[in-house]
Amino acid sequence: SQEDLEELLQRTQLEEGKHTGIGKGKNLIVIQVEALQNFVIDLFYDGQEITPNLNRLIKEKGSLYFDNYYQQLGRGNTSDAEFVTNNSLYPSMEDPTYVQYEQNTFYGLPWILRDNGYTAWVFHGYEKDFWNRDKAYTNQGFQRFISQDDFKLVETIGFGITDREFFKQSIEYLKELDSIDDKPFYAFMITLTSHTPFKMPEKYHYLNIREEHEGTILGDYLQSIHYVDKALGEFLEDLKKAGLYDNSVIAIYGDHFAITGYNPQGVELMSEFLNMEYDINEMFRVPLIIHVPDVEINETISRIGSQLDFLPTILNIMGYKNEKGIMFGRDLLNYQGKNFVAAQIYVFKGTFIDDDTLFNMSSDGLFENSQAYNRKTREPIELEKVKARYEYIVSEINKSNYVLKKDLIKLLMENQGSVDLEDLKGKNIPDD
Ligand code: GP9
Repeated sequence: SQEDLEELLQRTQLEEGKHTGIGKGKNLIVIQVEALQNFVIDLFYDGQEITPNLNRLIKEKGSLYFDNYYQQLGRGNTSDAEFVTNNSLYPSMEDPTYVQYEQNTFYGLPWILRDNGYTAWVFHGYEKDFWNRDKAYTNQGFQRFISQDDFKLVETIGFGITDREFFKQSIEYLKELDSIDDKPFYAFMITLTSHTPFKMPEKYHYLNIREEHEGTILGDYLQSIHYVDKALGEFLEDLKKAGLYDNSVIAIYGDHFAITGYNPQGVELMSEFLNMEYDINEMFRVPLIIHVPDVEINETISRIGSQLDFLPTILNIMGYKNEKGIMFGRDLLNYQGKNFVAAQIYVFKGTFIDDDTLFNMSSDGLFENSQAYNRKTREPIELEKVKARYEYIVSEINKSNYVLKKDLIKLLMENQGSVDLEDLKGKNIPDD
């Protein structure tokens, strides 16, 4: 409704508050790490630290670590994590958003930073047309895509160039980007090596894996993510050497789960390993770390959030406003209300997680057959108690779909932020 639109436009106008503008004028490097789950953070496996470099970064002055942060995928997997992170809109459940809405107008992070004097490039070492990235990136606002064609494939694992080489060779491109017209830059970097099935060449088996985990998805994943952590650690050092570290805000997060519910043996293994039921509460959780140079802060933020909340959160830190678009997410540092994660894949529409509740929508689509639990104790909760919340969450997803289907951001931008939704009725799409 028109009221919903007004509320969303209001929501998009972030309130100033905690940490507003602490990254202003700095470069922004956002690294989306393939299949990085949160359970590996601070994990010691038989005394071996799985992610020493990420753990060190979390403890560094200037770091914020979000430990209850969740994936928000639709049909486009990794590319949806990118899309949601940059746009704060829900992904489509019909087709990959980068395909279905390639031609839409967007006003997400690359555009907002460009309007504030930045240059925005995107880096990924695989074939440029995978997930339709090469076409979709234009309307996302990226000015250049450094893809497989721009790297020397001196070493490959699985899909392609190793993360170590990807980062090493990217330094030269970052220097080039940094030299453009004295402008700050936004670099969005997407890694590759820790892609399922996580098989690493023998020489990169740095960890001693117990016999019971040898050759299992868990054992292979730990080897693979440990390698990625090493590559990330080297990259952070290389950024320092290139003089970029002290002038860049760096955000690192996982795109999505590695050991998924589609793999029952993996779930069993994880439940045993973590000594708790490995359900979506853990399966969908990915870390988010944001490091801001030159500030005396260090915090772990445990309130719940998802990739939908990245854009408002980073805009607050960078000190820029979204003056033309629509964001569904919340600034995790300043929003006072109760936040939630609306899960869309693997589960049924309406499934959500919030600070207290885990709600599993029934596969037959009937609310009364669903299940709700206390997120911490796993005691069942009366369905009536979560009904209003469930309905609100479904309406949020529907509103976001409407924005995409009507290409509403285009209309808003053409009409200086005011659109009469009555005028759109019956045009091209259903009004759900
Ligand atoms: C390929 C990579 C993998 O370019 O991003 O995507 P995924 O299969 O994880 O969605």
